[in-house]
Amino acid sequence: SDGEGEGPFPAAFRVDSEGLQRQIDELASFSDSPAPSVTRVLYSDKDVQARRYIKGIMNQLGLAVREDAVGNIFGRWEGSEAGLGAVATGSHVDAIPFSGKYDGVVGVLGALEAISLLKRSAFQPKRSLEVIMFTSEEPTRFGISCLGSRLMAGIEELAQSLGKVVDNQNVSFLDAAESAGYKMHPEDLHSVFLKKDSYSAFIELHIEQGPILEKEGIPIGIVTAIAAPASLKVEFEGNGGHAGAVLMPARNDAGLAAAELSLAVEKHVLESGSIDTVGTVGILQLHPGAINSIPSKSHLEIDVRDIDEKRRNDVIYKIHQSATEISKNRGVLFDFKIINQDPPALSDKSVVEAMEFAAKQLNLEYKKMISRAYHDSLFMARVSPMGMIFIPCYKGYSHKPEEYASPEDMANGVKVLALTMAKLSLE
Ligand code: HGY
Ligand code: MN
Ligand code: MN
Ligand code: MN
Repeated sequence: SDGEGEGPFPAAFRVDSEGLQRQIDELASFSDSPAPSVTRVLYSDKDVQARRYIKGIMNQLGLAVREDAVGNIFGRWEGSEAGLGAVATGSHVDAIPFSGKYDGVVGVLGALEAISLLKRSAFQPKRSLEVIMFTSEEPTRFGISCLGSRLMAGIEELAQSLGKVVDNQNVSFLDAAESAGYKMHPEDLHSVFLKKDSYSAFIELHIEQGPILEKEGIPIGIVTAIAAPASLKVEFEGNGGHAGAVLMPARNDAGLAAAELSLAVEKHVLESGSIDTVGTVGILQLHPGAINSIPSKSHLEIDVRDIDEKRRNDVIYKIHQSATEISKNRGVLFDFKIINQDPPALSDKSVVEAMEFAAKQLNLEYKKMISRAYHDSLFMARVSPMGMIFIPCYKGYSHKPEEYASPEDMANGVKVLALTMAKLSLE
């Protein structure tokens, strides 16, 4: 438990920290990699187990549970004025390979604990409260980030393309979804689009995935904006050949082209003149991947972000120019695809004020900050006033097994979320 109830709150206003930690640990056991790492990829068996687990908790809380065509899961606590736009919260439980057990999970299990806390406090919602588990926030399987929330936000080109994408085992999105119990036709994808004014507010609780709150000893972050993410896929192709027999002047090595472009990414990002520009070559594959065979193909996936959209787009333009130059100088073919190039999102003023109010009520110091990681909130901001609550995480670690958030920090986040939702529900 997190000690007695604070200030004007009855002792009942206490987070069940042991229960929450137990749920986090149980959920982490549904993983395709050994503890303490977590790997849980969209529509895998482990993902299906996790879905069943979350729906079980929603049912235990007496929420009305529904799923949409692609497996976004909704747990709703009907309010007295159920016709009004609901107050929603939520996050994701899919986990990139060999990552941690708090990214996204705190915003789903913590949100369910916030609902439970409000019920235990005899709160009566006017606007319904809804917890959403987005079907897949990570780009791992199909290279599409925030797949569920992107569709809910009504992104037409995704609805058009999703019926055709395959993963790197050549399994189609539709077949993968069907294997997880979500049988659909491509035209069903439009049914995922949220109806207008479904929500009067959307708030996501998430670990900071950065070191600031922990370093400054501040328990709560109030997010004012989410940085603009983009992802690129680049392929180079040369003749390859025998590592012994082909002399250097006769080569057009696709591996070296990839290496040169990777360094060009770093150069263009650093040239932007802002610390807020970041670029990462997170995937770099060589074919055929034999020590004595000159790479005939290379495949790079590049992640470029900035809080300033134009600055980010300038970097993408320069990376494309470098790829063209490298292709010419090295005599390799290249293919350059922009997978997504999203604008930043701003938090809504009224939601920020509600989060500030909640933190003040709880005597919790807070810091306004931007989110350099993207979240489902980036897309929910297109269909609802949005806000995010951050809690500290150990050394800012995330997307690795050492990721950790303390029970006390999680309890603070849950209480701020609960009060924020309660306030917005009564408005
Ligand atoms: O990559 C991100 O920003 C998010 O954590 N998936
Ligand atoms: Mn993540
Ligand atoms: Mn996340
Ligand atoms: Mn040989």
